[in-house]
Amino acid sequence: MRKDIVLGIALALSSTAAFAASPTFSTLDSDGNNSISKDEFYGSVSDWGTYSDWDTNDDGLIDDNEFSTLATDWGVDWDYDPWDANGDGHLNSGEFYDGLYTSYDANGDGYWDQSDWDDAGDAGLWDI
Ligand SMILES: [Ca+2]
Ligand SMILES: [Ca+2]
Ligand SMILES: [Ca+2]
Ligand SMILES: [Ca+2]
Repeated sequence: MRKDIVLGIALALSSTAAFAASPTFSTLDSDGNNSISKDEFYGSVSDWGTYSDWDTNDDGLIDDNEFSTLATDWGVDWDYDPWDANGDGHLNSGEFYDGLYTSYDANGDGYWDQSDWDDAGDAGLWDI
């Protein structure tokens, strides 16, 4: 293989990884105030399609089966019921992102600081 082709492939791989698998605290903290608000979180995470990743049957909602399958994959022990805020048996995207955010907001103040971030997965958010 020619050298420039190899380089092109390497670049393509590394840029994909940087975007999808290695978000950093400062990427999400778009206003740079050292905390990640819900709005900052929603703005990034909804762009990544995390909700549709969990909606494995593509019906636009996350049910408790889909939730427990992914929770098992991620090795987390989360209760479905508190996430389903309106109690209709499904998670819409708002309930989903709220639940995700709240699960890692250890002191419940509505902001993620660096230590909340560090707890969210092994190496940043989705690299669990
Ligand atoms: Ca911020
Ligand atoms: Ca579904
Ligand atoms: Ca619901
Ligand atoms: Ca917090």
